Amino acid sequence: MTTRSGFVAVVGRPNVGKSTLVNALVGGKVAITSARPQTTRSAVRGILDVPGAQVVFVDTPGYHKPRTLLGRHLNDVVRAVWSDVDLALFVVDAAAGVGRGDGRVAEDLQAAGAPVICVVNKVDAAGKAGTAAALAAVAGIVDAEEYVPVSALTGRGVGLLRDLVVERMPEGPMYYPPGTRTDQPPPVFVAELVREKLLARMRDEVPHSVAVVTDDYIERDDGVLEIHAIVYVERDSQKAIVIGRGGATIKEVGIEAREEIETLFGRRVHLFLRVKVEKDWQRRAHALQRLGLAT
Ligand SMILES: Nc1nc2c(ncn2[C@@H]2O[C@H](COP(=O)(O)OP(=O)(O)OP(=O)(O)O)[C@@H](O)[C@H]2O)c(=O)[nH]1
Ligand SMILES: [Mg+2]
Repeated sequence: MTTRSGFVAVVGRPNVGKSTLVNALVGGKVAITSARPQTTRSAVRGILDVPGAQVVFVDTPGYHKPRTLLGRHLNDVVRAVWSDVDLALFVVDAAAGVGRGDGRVAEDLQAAGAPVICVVNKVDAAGKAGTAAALAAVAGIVDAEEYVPVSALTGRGVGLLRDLVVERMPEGPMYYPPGTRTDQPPPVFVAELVREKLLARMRDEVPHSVAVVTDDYIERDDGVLEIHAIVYVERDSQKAIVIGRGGATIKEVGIEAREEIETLFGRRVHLFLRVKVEKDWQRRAHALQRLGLAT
């Protein structure tokens, strides 16, 4: 049987709902999401199997005007992804409206040359008028093959979008064994889940300053998964915030993360978190490398 397959970049400015959309498209959690911009820091693959076809969606960091070395590196990651795919989903946020940031993404994306489907997301929050305005605005900034209104949160329109993507895939091999959901190694995914729970509780500049690395990942003989992770922040003041009064915050984060890891991995988990300061890591090349955020 001939199969169809391909790589699909999911791109857009920060916080428009790219990661939520990738999870909805593949029908399971592969990428963390949060209300804070710049949540995604690497190209995460989410794999969709349908009869006769496999689609590899590549979630990307929000494309933005960088202020730090990390920010520049994140934009490099996005450009590397969209220059080498069969299709790009350009996602905009109908609730926030289409603006200059989206225009910059569209311009650089189209220069890269992949065909584009434009996804107008968050229609549940935008309402009819907001959705119509976003569709009109985005038609002016990007020359797409389709313009598809969806809600990644409620699932509205996602089935249609999935069909439009699958029918555009060229003939090709299965890149992953059927049933594979993501390319992320489990210790990396676990660190991301810890970061997601932290982001939900942090404000101001703290979310940007948090990085999580799995230090030890032990599949014990008794079936328990024993995980030791380190939460890095940039300053002592942030360390105090992350730990919380009497350790309350980091404890709650640990419980939430453990519960979700147990659900997703289907086994018992012991999770140990430590908090460390890695001064100004967002601005230092060596620190980015050590934290696995740059090569
Ligand atoms: N109301 C509504 N909210 C949504 C929808 N899709 C995503 N969101 C919310 O928008 C916020 C950002 O979602 P993410 O999926 O993390 O956005 P992103 O584009 O991946 O963000 P970055 O990784 O930071 O670039 C989260 O609070 C989501 O719950 C949607 O369809 N409707
Ligand atoms: Mg994201």
